[in-house]
Amino acid sequence: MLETNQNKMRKIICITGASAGFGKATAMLFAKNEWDIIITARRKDLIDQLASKLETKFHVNVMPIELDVRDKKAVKKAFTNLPDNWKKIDVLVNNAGLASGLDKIQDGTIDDWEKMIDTNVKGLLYVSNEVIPLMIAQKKGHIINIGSTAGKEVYQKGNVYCASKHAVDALTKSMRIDLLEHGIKVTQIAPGAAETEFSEVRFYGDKEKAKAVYNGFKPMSAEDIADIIYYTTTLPEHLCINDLTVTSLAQANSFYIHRE
Ligand code: NDP
Ligand code: 8X3
Repeated sequence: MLETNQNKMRKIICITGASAGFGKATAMLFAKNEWDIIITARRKDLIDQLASKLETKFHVNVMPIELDVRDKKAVKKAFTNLPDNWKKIDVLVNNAGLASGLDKIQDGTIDDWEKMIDTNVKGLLYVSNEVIPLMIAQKKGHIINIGSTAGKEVYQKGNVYCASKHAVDALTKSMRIDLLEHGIKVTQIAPGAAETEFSEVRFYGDKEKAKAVYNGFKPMSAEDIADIIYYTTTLPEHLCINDLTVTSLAQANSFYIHRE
C-alpha cells in the first residue's frame, strides 16, 4: 500500500479472483472511480502487480491477498487478519470461479468436478461466511455473486459446471431472503460468453480450442461485465438489482449463438 494513499479510506470493494478476466477489469474500474479495493487470487505476482498499478495510477488503497478460495482455513485467516479499517467492506464480488473440462458426464473426471464445486460453490460460501458478519455489523453491504447463463439452463457437457452455477443462482436467492432484515443487497449477475481466460482454463491451457469458442461472433469482454457490476452499485440505497442476465447481441441463451 502506498503511504500517500493510507490516510484516506474510501468505499471498499472486495473482489475474489482479481488476477484476470472479470475480477481484474472490475478492480480497474472501481479504482478509477476512487474505491479502495481488496483483491484476491492464487497468482500472487499478478495481484501484486495490479495493486501497484492501481495505487500509482488512481491513488487509491489496494490490499492484495494471495488466496485460494477452496482453502477454508486460509479464507478465515485472510479476513480475520484484515486491519480493522479494511473490514468495513461495502461490496463483495464473489467472482473467483472456473470451468474445468467440457465432457459428457460419463467421460468427466472427479478431479475436474471437485475443482468446480470447491471453487464455485464452497469457495463462494467460505468467503461469504467471513464477510456477511462484517456487513451485518455495519447494517449495510452489497454482495454480488457472479453466476452464469449456465446457472439458468444446462447444456450438453456442461453438467457439473452448470450445477455449480445453478447452486450460485439458488444461494443468491437464499442469501437475499436471509439477509433481508439486515439491509444487505444481494445481486446475481449471470453472463453468457465473454472472452477472458475462462475457456483457456476450461480446456487446460489449449489456446486454439479456447479461441474457437468465440469464432464468428463478438463475445462480451471483461470490461463489459465490470461496467455492469459497477452499475449495480450506483443505484439509490432503496434499490437492488436482484438478478441480471447479460449476453452479447449474438447470443440468445446457452443454446443459441448466431455465428457469421
Ligand atoms: P478468468 O479465468 O479470466 O478469471 C478467473 C479468476 O478466478 C482468476 O482471477 C483466477 O485467479 C480466479 N480463481 C480461479 N480459481 C480460484 C481459486 N481456487 N481461488 C481464488 N481465485 C481463483 O475467468 P472469468 O473472469 O471469465 O470468470 C470469472 C467468473 O465469471 C467465474 O466465476 C466464471 O465462472 C464466471 N463466468 C464467466 C463467463 C465467461 O464466459 N467468461 C460467463 C459467465 C460466468 P487465479 O488463477 O490467480 O487464482
Ligand atoms: C460461462 C458461460 O456458456 O461457457 O459461464 O457456460 S458458458
